[in-house]
This record gives sequence, structure tokens and C-alpha cells, in this order.
Amino acid sequence: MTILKILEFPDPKLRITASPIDTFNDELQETIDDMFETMYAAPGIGLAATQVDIHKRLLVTDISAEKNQPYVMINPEVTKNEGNINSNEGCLSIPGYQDDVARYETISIKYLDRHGVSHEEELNGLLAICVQHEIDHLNGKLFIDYLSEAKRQKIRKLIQKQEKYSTNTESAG
Ligand code: GNR
Ligand code: NI
Repeated sequence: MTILKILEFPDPKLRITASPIDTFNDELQETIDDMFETMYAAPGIGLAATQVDIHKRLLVTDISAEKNQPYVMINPEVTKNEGNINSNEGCLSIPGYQDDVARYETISIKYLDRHGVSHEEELNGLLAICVQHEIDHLNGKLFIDYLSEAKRQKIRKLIQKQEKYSTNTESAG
């Protein structure tokens, strides 16, 4: 297994719309395992393929503390939504920044699992929020797109500063 490199805002590759998956081969199984390893190592509760520069409609999530509730969702589609909730979100592609965004409280989701078997489930709570955040990634959208341009500008500067800092510490050993 391999820990994959996570793209960071404002990388334009995060804006690519992912394509549907129609082949459930060994390469896909390896990608899924690598994505779980990358997500758990980060650590994060979700990861979209887009974030690791794979532009296919695939996401993984696990909101449990014990890492024992893994979900793989391929070609996910929200078929129903209900209610609204404020969600304080972070993103592995926007390190060091959190903010509130509006999400649906409950969603019905139709998706294929890693073997290509179709499922339809109603989700709520953090899992529903996380899946909405990941589907946005597959559509080239980030949670900061719901915020003001002024806030996004601040986040660009924050990330630039973080990059400078990590470059300096690397060269200093
Ligand atoms: O680890 C993550 N935590 C999180 C918290 C609130 C709402 C969404 C998320 S997803 C995020 C991991 C990530 O960036 N997935 O794309
Ligand atoms: Ni994210």
C-alpha cells in the first residue's frame, strides 16, 4: 500500500470534474486501499479521488474513532435531501483552515461499492455531511467556494505562508 500525495488549494487539478467508473479491476482495488491508507494517515474522515489526482468518481470515508466503519462509494448520486444544518468543516486540501458551511441534514445516496454492487441508503449526521463534502470534490468544488471571495483570498495567503514555512524548515533540516 502507498500513501498518496494530497493536492492542495489553489491547485487547478482540484477543479477537474471526475468521470464515472465502469471497470472494477485490481487497479481499482489498489487505488481504494491506497486512499484508505492515505485518509487514515492524514488523519481525515473522508477522501475523494480528485484530492489524490485521480479524476474518477470514487470516495472513501470512515467517521469512526476506531477506523472500523469504512465506506467506499463509486459513482455516488444524491437522490433525496431533507433539512439544513450548519457544518464546521476542514479539508485535507486546505490545511489549517476551518469554517461553517450549510449542508443538507439528511440525504439519500445511491452508489456502487468496490465490487460494483449497487446500494441506496439514507444518511444523516457527520456521515451525511462528509459525503456531501466528498461529492463536491468529485465535481471540482471546495467548501471554501461557499464563502466570500475575501475569505478565499485570506486562505490563499495563509496557505502560501504555510508553504514558505515548510520549505524553510525542510532546508534547515
Ligand atoms: O477530515 C475531514 N474532516 C471533515 C470535517 C467536517 C466536514 C468534512 C470533513 S472532510 C475532511 C477530509 C477531506 O478533506 N475530505 O475531502
Ligand atoms: Ni476535502
